[in-house]
Amino acid sequence: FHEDVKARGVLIVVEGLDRAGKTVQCQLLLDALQQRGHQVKYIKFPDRNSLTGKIINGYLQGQAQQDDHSIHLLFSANRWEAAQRIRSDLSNGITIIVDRYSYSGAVYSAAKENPDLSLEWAWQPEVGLPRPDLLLFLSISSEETAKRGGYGEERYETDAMQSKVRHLFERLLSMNHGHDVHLIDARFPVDQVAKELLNSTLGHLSERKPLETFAKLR
Ligand code: NYM
Repeated sequence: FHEDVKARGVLIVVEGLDRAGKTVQCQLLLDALQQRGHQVKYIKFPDRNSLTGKIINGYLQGQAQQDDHSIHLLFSANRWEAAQRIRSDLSNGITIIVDRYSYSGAVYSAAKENPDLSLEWAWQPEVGLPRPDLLLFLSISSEETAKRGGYGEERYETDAMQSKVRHLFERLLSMNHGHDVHLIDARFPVDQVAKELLNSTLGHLSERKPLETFAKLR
């Protein structure tokens, strides 16, 4: 007896520093997978269009002040708002490429070095969210991203902050075991990076195991 169950979609997260090239790479990956006939969607966090997204946008653009904890929880709420949709798309066979996720959520807040806001504290509200099948980390130093220029005007887009974020990403990725992390060298030309992302992804496109959720940091 065998049942022909449709494979669920795959949850792919792309992470990295500001200016690492995430958004361009997500677009190229989306195109490449669609050309191969896969059903794929792109989403990004923060989603600035939702109710929480509008508050987050005002904060990032410096129009509003927020307590560090409060804005942190809004970033997390911004993901929880989308969680049910992510689950249902995946179960309908749609693969999702996510541009920034809980990893950015934890490290940018922890990089503020507020003594009451540790990496562990920052991770906690992510516990229970869908855990990606594949995390593609665009690896580049803060010195290299600074050379790319064009840091925007937004909060966090400074050398000092980016370098802390970089170190915290390393710490977080080394702690949060149990899922597939691919480090992709993002210093190379766009096409080359795109090829690596695609190769890392192709091996994961027929996930049959159940979707897991984030656990507490150990
Ligand atoms: N950011 C992003 C956070 O501080 N917490 C989060 O949970 C997420 C998803 O927002 N500098 C920060 C990282 C970025 C900024 O992201 C906006 P983008 O990808 O530039 O729109």
